[in-house]
Amino acid sequence: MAPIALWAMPGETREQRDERMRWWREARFGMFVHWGLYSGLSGTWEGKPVGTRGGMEWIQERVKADTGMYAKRAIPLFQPKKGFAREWARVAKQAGCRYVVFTSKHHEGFALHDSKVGDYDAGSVLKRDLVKEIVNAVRAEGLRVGYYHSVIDWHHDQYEYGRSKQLPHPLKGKPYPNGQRDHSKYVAYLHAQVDELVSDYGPVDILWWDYSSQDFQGEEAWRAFELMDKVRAKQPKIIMNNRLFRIPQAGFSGMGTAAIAPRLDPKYGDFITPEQHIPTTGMPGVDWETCMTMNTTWGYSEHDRAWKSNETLIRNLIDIASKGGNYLLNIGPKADGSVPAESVQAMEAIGAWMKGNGESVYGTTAGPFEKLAWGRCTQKRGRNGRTRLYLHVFDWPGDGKLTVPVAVDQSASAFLLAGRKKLAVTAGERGTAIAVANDAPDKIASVVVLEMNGSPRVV
Ligand code: JFZ
Repeated sequence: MAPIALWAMPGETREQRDERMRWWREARFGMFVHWGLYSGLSGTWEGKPVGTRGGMEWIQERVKADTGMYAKRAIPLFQPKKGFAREWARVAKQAGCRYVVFTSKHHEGFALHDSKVGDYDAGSVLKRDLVKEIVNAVRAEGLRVGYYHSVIDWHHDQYEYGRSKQLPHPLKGKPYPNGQRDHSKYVAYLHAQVDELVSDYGPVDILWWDYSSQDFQGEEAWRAFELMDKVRAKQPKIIMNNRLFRIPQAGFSGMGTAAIAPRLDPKYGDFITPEQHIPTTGMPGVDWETCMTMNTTWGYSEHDRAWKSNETLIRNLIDIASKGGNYLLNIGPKADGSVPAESVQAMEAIGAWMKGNGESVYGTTAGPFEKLAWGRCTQKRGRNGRTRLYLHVFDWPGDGKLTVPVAVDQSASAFLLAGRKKLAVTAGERGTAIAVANDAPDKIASVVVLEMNGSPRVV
């Protein structure tokens, strides 16, 4: 289906929207953080592993625990150490992330800020405002900051989980333990907490809503448009995702994490959110961000050892950028806030690659090729009217010749991005050949830059 993009919400011109989105489109790479009471349970319940795969931030739902039992077990284990947030911010900065999105509240309903409208939050329980600590630490590293905020709530006693067959809840199918519920009271609480989060912590760059279903979404479920308007009234430049809704116009083709549609009417949000997968092609005119875990769980689990290789993580970043998307890569800190060693080493490896090659990701747009046998391509248009193709070579040619299916004239030039070593360019009928050394400079992805006048002409 051809992507359909309307350009702006009512009251915002396309130019104004492009300006608001500019930093996000240029950023390309952010760090996701899932951290809450579930982090202390670490995938273990009553001394036994709940599983070795899948989201352990859902552990309350996986063990069907009511909120009282869950809180009793989880709260004593959740003990954030001093300075945890500075560690997160450093990990993100060193990896080359330009923004950090962290869970202000996940489905369990425990809020990380010091809320005045509830008592199931870090302020009430721990006498700490963890949101303030995180926001300040992230900003101190010069990064943009955003909240992942769950509209699903497994704690609040007015949340009418019976209204949806598709949304998860630990008590799904059971009567409300406290008798009749009034969902409008939950929605008022949701709005009030979000208002606290966008009023009391300075500039907020992103609001990453999560999530709605086809049978319970938008106005009916969350008073969504009013919620978005209230957020924008306090944070006019904020960027929001599409997950208050679950309709085709908002970029969804159904339920499931991969059920996206390449379209977005900006009244439903600013970007669409493929989860745990990379779309096969780009989506011209639609802003999108793939969010992914490093193993298979968003929240920390001591049992999940299925860590993706550094090669996979770096090539995912490149693949996503080559299609014009952003990569939101997740870490799941432990109960004390410390970052698992496997995640630290992976982020350091990404940072080392980005140090020498970040120019081929930041501020680029999707490459002009449907597919390249040896790798991926991003591009950047210079002010001088010349275009730079960043050729990310995964499979280095054995014959010393990198063939690119693009026609160039004699003004074309090429160089190795890391070290800027010039490379000879030969134009041919099947495209352009670039003379390269026999050995790949980087075994994960070596970047060759091909620069030319005007726009690339694919052959
Ligand atoms: C959601 C959360 O449930 C998950 O814990 C994590 O925070 C992720 C980033 O977002 O994941 C989803 C979203 C949608 C569906 C299932 C899980 N769905 O449509 O079935």
